[in-house]
Amino acid sequence: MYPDYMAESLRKVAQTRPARLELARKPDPVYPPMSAEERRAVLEGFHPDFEASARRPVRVGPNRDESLTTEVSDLLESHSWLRSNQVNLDKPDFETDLLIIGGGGAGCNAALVAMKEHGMRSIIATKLRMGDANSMMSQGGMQAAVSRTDSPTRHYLDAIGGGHFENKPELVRALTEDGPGVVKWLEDLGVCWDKQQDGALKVMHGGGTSRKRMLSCRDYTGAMIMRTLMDEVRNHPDMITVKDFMPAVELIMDDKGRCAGAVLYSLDSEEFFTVKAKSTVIATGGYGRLHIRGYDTTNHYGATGDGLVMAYRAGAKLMYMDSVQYHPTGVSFPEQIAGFLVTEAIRGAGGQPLDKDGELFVYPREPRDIEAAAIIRECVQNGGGVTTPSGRVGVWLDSPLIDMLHGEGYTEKHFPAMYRQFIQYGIDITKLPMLIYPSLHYQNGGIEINEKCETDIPGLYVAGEASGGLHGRNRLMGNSVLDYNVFGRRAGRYAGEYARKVKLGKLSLAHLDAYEKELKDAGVKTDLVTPVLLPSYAPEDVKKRQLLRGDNTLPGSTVLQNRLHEERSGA
Ligand code: MEZ
Repeated sequence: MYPDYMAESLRKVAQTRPARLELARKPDPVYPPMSAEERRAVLEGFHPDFEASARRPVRVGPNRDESLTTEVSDLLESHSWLRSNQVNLDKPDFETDLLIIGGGGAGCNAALVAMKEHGMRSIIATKLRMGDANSMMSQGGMQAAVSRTDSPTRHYLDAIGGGHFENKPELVRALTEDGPGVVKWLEDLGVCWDKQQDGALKVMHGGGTSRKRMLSCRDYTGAMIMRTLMDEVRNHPDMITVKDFMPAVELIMDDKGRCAGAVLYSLDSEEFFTVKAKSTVIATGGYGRLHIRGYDTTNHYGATGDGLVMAYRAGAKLMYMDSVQYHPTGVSFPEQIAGFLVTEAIRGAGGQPLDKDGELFVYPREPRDIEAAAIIRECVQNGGGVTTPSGRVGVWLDSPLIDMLHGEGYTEKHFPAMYRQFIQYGIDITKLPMLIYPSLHYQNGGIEINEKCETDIPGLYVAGEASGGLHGRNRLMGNSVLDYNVFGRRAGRYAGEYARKVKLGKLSLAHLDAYEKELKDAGVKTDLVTPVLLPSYAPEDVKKRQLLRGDNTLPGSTVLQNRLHEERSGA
């Protein structure tokens, strides 16, 4: 339940509702969409990316001297868990055709396509368990141009416009043209898309879409897709091996500069394992758990940007790592679920963002960065937010309108996840609005790829959120679900093709020594060891008592702890 002191604000929301319902029933927008100048002003004034300390130049690596998100620069200016001589590369522990790092949607798709199209075997190495990933958590849907009034060209134009015309065109083309085929691929595997009475696919609007294009499985879209992909992976144990709780910590190269696998770290046994692979696919997802600028996040526990740092140390270039996506509607209250996603589909279905007096202050379906910045402005500059007991702030998202617009029972039927998420804290979203605030949601940039998912490093492929270029500096809703399917499949196709031909040379981790030298030469002084692997939520007093490096402790990393102990004691 909401605390008593919010009652007056809730009363005002209820009071303005009938007039807003009338507005919503008319064909015109309920609030004037912003002009290009207004959009620029709100972004520059209030989007967290534009805060003075949001970016700083990175001092090492392929993007040296480029201004990146500050936390990303910190992440890249860090030490490896490994030294080059710490593992025996002459006798790899495992050998495979494809090593796929990450067990979310992109990784599963890659393994399946490499097997189906090229007969290639894969190892999927995952930090937690297969499916413990952002892919599983996506709610509102997947964009694909499947309706009669739509086309991949329209989808292309919307995606490019949403990305401020900075997207890599060849990637957007691949995304939008492969889209309808992906819908069929997933349906053939068993995904039950929401359908209309006549059996046609149901499509909805999302922010920045000129046509209804959002396919869904209620608000469990990611869970439905992942369940299906995981079942299919498990159907082929002879071809696809899944290694749970085995995150990759570094890529392995060969003496010709090609990627040749990775070193894994077992969270169970605390040992390193080497995998020699003809091609390697990074499908590690994003970095929400870095809590950039202190924001809450919608992201999965394992989303710590691991693929970025491994690829970067090996020499792969990053793109648009100065741009972060804050989902406009993360939960602000109840605080037990602060930052959790409130799907954009709620606004697509008629939910309206309101200030503390129950007044609309922004068009509900602006592109994400604009909508998020407008909500921040409302709270920070206009004082229109409601403060929570712990000092968070939020604006209302008026969900009761949805049943009023579409009929009683619509919310429970179409948004069962959202209904459950709130009812367990005594908030019935069919009767009361939700209190929301932007939440760190997506890594807009990533490792630069081409339409074959190739990077600058032969044999290294990247798919899904870990990659950069596709979404420019702002992704539209539902394009990431399509992204991990389209580019996961493409990674499997092209990494599989490459694996058939390549003959690897001598394995090496020399790039780690070179990177360490670069850090030293650039005068970088840091205690940070990456990949982060698991975020630490230990309170400050506990951190001080932790054996190793304060807030950046690899759980149970005996090998590393011994090494650092030796270094510190001068042994
Ligand atoms: O693409 C997304 O991020 C998505 C579908 C999120 C949502 O609002 O549901």
